[in-house]
Amino acid sequence: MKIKEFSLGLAFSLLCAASLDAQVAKTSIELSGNDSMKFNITSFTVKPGEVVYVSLSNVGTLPKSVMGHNWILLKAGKDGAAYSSAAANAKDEDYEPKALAGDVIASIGLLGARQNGEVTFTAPTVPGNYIYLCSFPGHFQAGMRGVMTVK
Ligand SMILES: [Cu+2]
Repeated sequence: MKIKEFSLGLAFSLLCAASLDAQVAKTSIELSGNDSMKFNITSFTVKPGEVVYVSLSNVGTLPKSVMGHNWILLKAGKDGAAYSSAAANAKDEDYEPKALAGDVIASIGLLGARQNGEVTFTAPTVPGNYIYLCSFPGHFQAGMRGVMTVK
């Protein structure tokens, strides 16, 4: 009886481990943003439909109110400049305007100096280039942006 229970428990554990494995991201991207308004990585490539993990570290030292950073990945064909403009007027929403939430695939919220954030998402199944940006006012214009390629 004891052995049977043990076996069942073991089988259950193995099943759980297998299903967890399926959820583990295939690609991990470790982004950082600094006081010069730049991401350390401005392009990366993922496979269609794969699970992607992205982390963002704000490695700067300036206060969040003047040099916060976030990460916004836009859907295909969405305009980074347009999102950035709308975000500049959405301070109360941490520069992630709810009105444009439908344009966003994944995001990491606004981080102050020495703060970290992360997100895990499923990449689009449609090959192409997907723009990402920091939507803190002025940062997209300063070049705080990049491209995720799905292929
Ligand atoms: Cu920024």
